[in-house]
Amino acid sequence: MSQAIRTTCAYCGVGCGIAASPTGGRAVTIKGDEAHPANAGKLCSKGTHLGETVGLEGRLLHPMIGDKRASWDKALDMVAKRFRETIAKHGPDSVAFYVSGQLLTEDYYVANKLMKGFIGSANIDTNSRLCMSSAVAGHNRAFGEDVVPASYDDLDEADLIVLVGSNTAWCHPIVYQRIQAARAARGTKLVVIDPRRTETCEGADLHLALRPGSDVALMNGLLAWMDQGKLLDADFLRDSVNAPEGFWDAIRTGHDLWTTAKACDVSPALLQQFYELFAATPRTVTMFSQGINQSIRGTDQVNAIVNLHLATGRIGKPGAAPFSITGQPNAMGGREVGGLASTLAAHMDFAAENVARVGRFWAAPTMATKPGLKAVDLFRAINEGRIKALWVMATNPAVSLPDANRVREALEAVPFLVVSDVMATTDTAVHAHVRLPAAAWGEKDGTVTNSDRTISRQRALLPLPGEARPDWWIVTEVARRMGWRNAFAYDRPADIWREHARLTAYQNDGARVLNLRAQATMGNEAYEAMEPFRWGDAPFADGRFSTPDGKARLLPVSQMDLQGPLRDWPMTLNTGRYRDQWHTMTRTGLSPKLARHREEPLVEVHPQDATALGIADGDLARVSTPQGESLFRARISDGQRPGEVFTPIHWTDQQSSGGRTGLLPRPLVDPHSGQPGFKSTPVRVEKVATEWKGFLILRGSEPVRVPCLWATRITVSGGALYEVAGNGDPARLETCLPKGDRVEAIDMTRGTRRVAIIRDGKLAGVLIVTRSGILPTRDWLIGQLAVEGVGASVLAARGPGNQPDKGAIICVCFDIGLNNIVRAIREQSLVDVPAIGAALGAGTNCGSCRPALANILAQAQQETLHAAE
Ligand SMILES: Nc1nc2c(c(=O)[nH]1)N[C@H]1C(S)=C(S)[C@@H](COP(=O)(O)OP(=O)(O)OC[C@H]3O[C@@H](n4cnc5c(=O)[nH]c(N)nc54)[C@H](O)[C@@H]3O)O[C@H]1N2
Ligand SMILES: Nc1nc2c(c(=O)[nH]1)N[C@H]1C(S)=C(S)[C@@H](COP(=O)(O)OP(=O)(O)OC[C@H]3O[C@@H](n4cnc5c(=O)[nH]c(N)nc54)[C@H](O)[C@@H]3O)O[C@H]1N2
Ligand code: SF4
Ligand SMILES: [Mo]
Repeated sequence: MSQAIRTTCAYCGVGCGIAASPTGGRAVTIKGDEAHPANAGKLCSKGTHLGETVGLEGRLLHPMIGDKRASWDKALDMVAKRFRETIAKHGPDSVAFYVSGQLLTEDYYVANKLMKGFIGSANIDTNSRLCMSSAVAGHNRAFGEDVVPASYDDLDEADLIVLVGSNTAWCHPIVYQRIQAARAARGTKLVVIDPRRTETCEGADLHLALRPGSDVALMNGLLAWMDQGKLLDADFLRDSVNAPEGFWDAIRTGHDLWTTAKACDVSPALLQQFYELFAATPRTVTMFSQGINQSIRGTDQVNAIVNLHLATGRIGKPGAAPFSITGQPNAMGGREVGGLASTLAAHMDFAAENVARVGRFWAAPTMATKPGLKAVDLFRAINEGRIKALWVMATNPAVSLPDANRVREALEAVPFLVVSDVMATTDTAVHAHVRLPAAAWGEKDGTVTNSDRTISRQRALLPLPGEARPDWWIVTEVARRMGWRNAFAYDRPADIWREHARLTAYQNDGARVLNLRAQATMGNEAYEAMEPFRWGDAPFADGRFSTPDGKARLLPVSQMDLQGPLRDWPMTLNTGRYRDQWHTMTRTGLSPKLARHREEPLVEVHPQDATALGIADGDLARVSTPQGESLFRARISDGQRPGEVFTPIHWTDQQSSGGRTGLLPRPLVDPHSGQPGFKSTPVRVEKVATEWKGFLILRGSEPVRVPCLWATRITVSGGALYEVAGNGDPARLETCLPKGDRVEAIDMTRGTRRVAIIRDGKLAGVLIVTRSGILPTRDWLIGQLAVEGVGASVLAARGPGNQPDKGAIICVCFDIGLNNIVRAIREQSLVDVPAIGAALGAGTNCGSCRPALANILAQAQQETLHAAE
């Protein structure tokens, strides 16, 4: 085997290092990079299974104009010409780029430079607007610069870690494992603040299931508690912090424990426990993500957390910091180059001296002088006819923006739409006039910055397939064709990297913490060999901040009144992620292993609500808002608060006839950051009755449209499984079956229909539908896709060994289902997670399922206890 290539994971902001070994063709073996500071060799379930996603299935391999293949020359000329003409006719602000935290820093830098320095507009915004723009706004308000004043090392050194609005066990699993390691090593306490009881809460010291949107009340209450107990850091407040007039008076009014407990809907005793723990533990890291950021009061929520850390001096010291953890692999790189419409470049804003400085550096002909349109406003502007040409890179707004049906109208309406993507038919790409084939993870070269400011290299492992090209190359080619050949004369990512590094250092007298001066002269070889490094070590350790007077600012923030239930939309929708899927599933959706953890999009409903709505576990349920409606499979869960439901963000038209969450939220945003309030939408939930249920298994990967009410596609080894449900005659589903020898068992009176198609002795397709809803196990039939010489007995749908169903797959590394685990716990009297590992292997590889195992164990023990009573 050739020597492993060291690169960085394609997924989350933890930024794990990977040692990848190409093994021929498109195959790669994936291991964690032991030398990477973010993960020291560990990988979660998604990282572990990256190798299953580097195939060419579904890839866009050639430039396309409409439905026709075009040469790169023709496609690039067309993009340049249409943008130039639109700008000439309607001005620079009539065009826009919508980009992504999944671009590399070098890609991002050239896109930002083209828009802000050469086109002369700041209409370049990014999906990071939906992700952590509230944290950016909060940092700027408090510190005078968007600096995350924490690192993963702080987690090792903290005595208390507070996770606010973060399902770390699923979304940042390796950070979560690091937290667990700190707990084991030094007894670090863990508090989770989240309206849902997630797997992150498993084994936590405290879980505060607060009323959604009441985080400001909770943090202000804590600040008032600390103030009253004289527990603030008076020296730090005097030397390093400015408090505006009236700040303390406001904190001292209406923030007593009882009032706060009521506002947050948690018991005063629990709240007091948390407050006492916080008071007693100076080494505190408060880590937060989307439960804080994705709110129409997101920026105030960020500052409520930052206020606490400033007032207690818990910042700039080991093990003490507010820590905004980022989602995407290069969300931070985007912030560093200034890829948001509200920032200019290299941590500079649109102040006149900054515009002049960057203009000089770029030798730019037409600098943007003011912020551009933020994501939600940008798509609104398209619908209003103000944006006439849009270029979308590495993001899928038809799924991920709020009120996504209006976004689809905008994508349909915009006179010229360019989409650069790695996949041919995303929900966004299907609207494009020009589609440009981008290089994917594993084919790209450049750098990314993770949540703790560590910059790592992404390196190519595989050759560029078809005519795919890196994003930086595509943007540069368009810029050259628009007339700016010299300003975009890059030959390789290293050229761009050096220029970016020089800009961070350019006329930077220390006012900006981001300064990559040492990198600016790096040679090509050194760039190739670059080791991961963190910029801005220990920011604010000297108690000086990036404000004009060097002091941080306390921000007066008060809890906004929370809306009560509406008559027609009486419940509240919370949205978020599953452990083994990534966003709109363009890549994780290709992995049979990752598909098993959650096969369908579920709406999680509290048992009390389910009873009131007449919904049983496994029923279909409709979730509607004034913006639209979508169908989900119902799951009854007491981890929800009554009155609140949760749906995942992942499913799109490509995988399911329902389950699209993005069309439901309102396009309401935080006034400071423009970040949408994805976590709280008034909704109505209803049961949807169906006459039959069933499934379809098809060999091969070609997707089909199943003509029924509910059909969700699940990638399986050798083909696809479709879970289906509907009304009327199910015979029409047979149109989805391939040609071949037909075996059938149809019982009209009992309403069962079993049809198998066998071709060349192999199973080509199966359809099984029943009225009773009782269905055979899928696993055995899926296994038959790999068997030679399948006969008519396949319709018995049970193997000779009469294998029992595994249940939902908990450990994807070893394919171990819930039923196996429960059985082993009972039969072998297993008492802890390591014992389950020893008995079954579950949880002993990537470790992502360990919180789930702990949960299953706790439940099984509870049941045994009840049985004994
Ligand atoms: N498996 C997986 N991992 C991912 C991703 C993925 O798609 N899949 N995406 C990555 C990206 S881009 C991001 S941004 C991160 C997101 O990572 P997280 O922020 O951890 O993920 P979410 O599931 O969006 O939401 C976090 C939690 O916020 C809670 N919440 C909702 N409302 C409130 C509230 O009012 N107050 C509080 N305190 N909490 C609330 C929700 O119940 C939810 O459990 O994950 C990254 N990692
Ligand atoms: N309701 C609700 N909506 C949400 C959220 C939520 O919690 N709730 N979370 C929001 C957040 S935090 C985020 S980050 C967004 C994510 O939402 P999106 O950014 O829309 O999601 P992805 O599926 O990651 O889209 C990335 C696209 O880029 C393509 N791609 C991958 N690599 C490359 C590359 O190297 N080059 C190019 N050109 N293309 C590439 C992929 O095929 C895919 O089509 O969703 C947001 N939407
Ligand atoms: S935690 Fe998992 S998804 Fe995130 S970077 Fe590490 S391996 Fe990749
Ligand atoms: Mo995100």
